[in-house]
Amino acid sequence: MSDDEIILSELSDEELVQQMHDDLYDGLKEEIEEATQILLDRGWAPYDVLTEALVEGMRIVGVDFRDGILFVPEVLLSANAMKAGMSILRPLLAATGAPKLGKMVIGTVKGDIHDIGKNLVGMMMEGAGFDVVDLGINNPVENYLDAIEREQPDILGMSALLTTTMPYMKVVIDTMKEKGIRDDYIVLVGGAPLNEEFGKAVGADAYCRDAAIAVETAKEYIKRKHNMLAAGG
Ligand code: B1M
Repeated sequence: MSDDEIILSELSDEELVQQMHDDLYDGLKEEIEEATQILLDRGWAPYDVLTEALVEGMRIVGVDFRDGILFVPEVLLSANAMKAGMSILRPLLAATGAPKLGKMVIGTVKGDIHDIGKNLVGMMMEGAGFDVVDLGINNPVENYLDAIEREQPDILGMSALLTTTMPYMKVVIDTMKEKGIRDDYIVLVGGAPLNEEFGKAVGADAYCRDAAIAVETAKEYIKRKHNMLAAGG
C-alpha cells in the first residue's frame, strides 16, 4: 500500500503513532498536522502526543542522521513537520491557567541553529506558568546580556546541540560573572550533548536533561529564591 492510500483516521492509536514516526522521518508536514489533531480528538493529552509521537519520531531521525542515512535537507523537512505538530500543541500546553511563577529568557547559543528542543522547553515553561522570552538561535553573549537587562527575568536558559557550540555557555556565564550579575539570575542549561558535569563545569545552576526536567528545576529554584528573599537573604 502506498502512503497516499493510508487513511490516518482509520488507524488504531498505536498504528497512528507508528505512522507519525514514519511521516516525521519523511518530512510530511500535513500528515503530521492531521495525525496530531486526530490523537487530540481521541482524547490524548497534548504532552503525550508531544513525547510519544513527535519527540520519539525525532529521536529516530537523529539516529539515521548520525549514521549518514539521512542528510541535512531531509532532516530540515523532518524538523519542519515536527514544528507544525508542535504549533498545534503549543496553545494547549500553554493553556493550563497556572499562576505566574516567574520569567525566563531562553536562546540557543552562538553558532548553533538547532531550536526544536529550546522551543519545546519554552512551550512547557509557558504551560507551567512562566513568561518566556525566546531569543531564537545563534545568540552571541551580547544578546543574552541585552535581554536580561531589558526583561529582568528570574531565569536565563541556554540551549546547545553541538559539542562545538556548548562551550559558548561558559563564555556567557563568565561574562555575567565579570559584570557582577551572575548571581542575580538562575542559569539553566540543556541540550543533547550536555550532562550534569558539564553544567557544573561552566558554572550553571543546573543542567536539564529534557523539557519536563527544565520545568521542575525552574520551579525548584524559584521556590528557593522566594524562601531566601522571605528569610531576608
Ligand atoms: Co543537527 N546535529 N546538525 N540538525 N541535529 C544533531 C544535534 C546531531 C547529534 C546529529 C547526529 O550526528 N546524530 C549532530 C551533533 C553532533 C555533535 O555535535 N556531537 C548534528 C550535526 C552534526 C549538525 C550539523 C553540523 C550537520 C551538518 O551541517 N553537517 C548542522 C549544524 C548546524 C548548526 O547548528 N550550526 C546540523 C543541522 C541540523 C538541521 C538544521 C538539519 C536540523 C535542525 C533544525 C532545527 O532545529 N530547526 C538538525 C536536527 C533536527 C538534528 C537532530 C536530528 C535532532 C535535534 C532535535 O530537534 N531533537 C539531532 C540529533 C539528536 O539530537 N539526536 C542533530 C529533538 C529535541 C526535542 O530534542 O534538541 O535534544 P533536543 O532537546 C531536548 C533536550 O536536549 C532538552 O530538552 C529538549 C526537550 O526535551 N533541552 C533543553 C534542549 N535545549 C534545552 C535548553 C534548556 C533545557 C533543556 O534550557 C534550560
